[in-house]
Amino acid sequence: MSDSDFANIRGWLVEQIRAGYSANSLLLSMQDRGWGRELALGLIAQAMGDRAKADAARDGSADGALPPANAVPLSSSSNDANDAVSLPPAAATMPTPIVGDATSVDVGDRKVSVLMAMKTPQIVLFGDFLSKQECDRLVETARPRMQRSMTADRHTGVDQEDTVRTSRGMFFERGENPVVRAIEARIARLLTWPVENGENLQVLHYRPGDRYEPHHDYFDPNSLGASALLSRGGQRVATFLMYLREPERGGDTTFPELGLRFAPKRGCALYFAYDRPHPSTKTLHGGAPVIAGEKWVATKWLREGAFV
Ligand code: PD2
Ligand code: ZN
Repeated sequence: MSDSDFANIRGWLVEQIRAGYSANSLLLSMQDRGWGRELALGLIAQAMGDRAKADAARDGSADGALPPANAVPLSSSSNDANDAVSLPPAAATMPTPIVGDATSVDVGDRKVSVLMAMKTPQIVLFGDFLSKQECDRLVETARPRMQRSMTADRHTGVDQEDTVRTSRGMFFERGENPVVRAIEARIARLLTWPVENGENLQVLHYRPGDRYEPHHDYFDPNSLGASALLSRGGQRVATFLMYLREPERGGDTTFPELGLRFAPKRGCALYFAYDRPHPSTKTLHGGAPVIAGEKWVATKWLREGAFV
């Protein structure tokens, strides 16, 4: 890390704090990007001090009245008021999964069961979304194309090898083959959301030890790379995660803030929605390490507009 890297991260932190992001959400973002906890906490505390000094200078208040930077509380509730005033706007419309009161829904080519549904955040677990043949077909078509997973750097938007996601992955083209086409159309009907608003279907493969650290799927609108990511159909508003093969042990999809975990089960699909790019959506989620066996999933991220 050079001095200018540190200056960049400090500048970014001050901007985030000004935008109302809490210390806790910044800590999670930095840990997502591989920063160590202690170093991240130190930089956040320092940036909070810088912000307070800048505000005090503008307001003409005395420097001596400022709390020392390292006294800034860093609990998740410390900046709730800040978070509340600076919420980014909510999406105008959202996917509407057909859930109803029924235990199963007819999506045209298949009957899908509703195994669990939660309102806030909206999380729905569907059973029998994919047949065994469809799961196998996706895995076998994806297998020769798997590569180490990459993630867009939160600050620069540049794709880089992921330190928080150790799985391997690949993307299908939209409508690339009949199975992909059928699944994409089924998702669109189930969620009442246009096929065009879906990103390319991604397949991920986890072996023992592989994991996906807790993260949010929406793009941080304040990151340097945001405008490039957002120019391709706007924000992500929901995630549709399909389990293709379950490991023998481990590999749960977890929502740490909700104390919720889903054990992968072949053919099931997990839907969750976030109407604004903000931690208040409580959609922090991760993939717990696989302990034994292999886990295969396919993810369809849904955008506000047509994905291009
Ligand atoms: O594979 C998972 O369980 C998982 C966990 C968190 C997948 C994703 N996120 C994702 O594809 O966004
Ligand atoms: Zn995710």
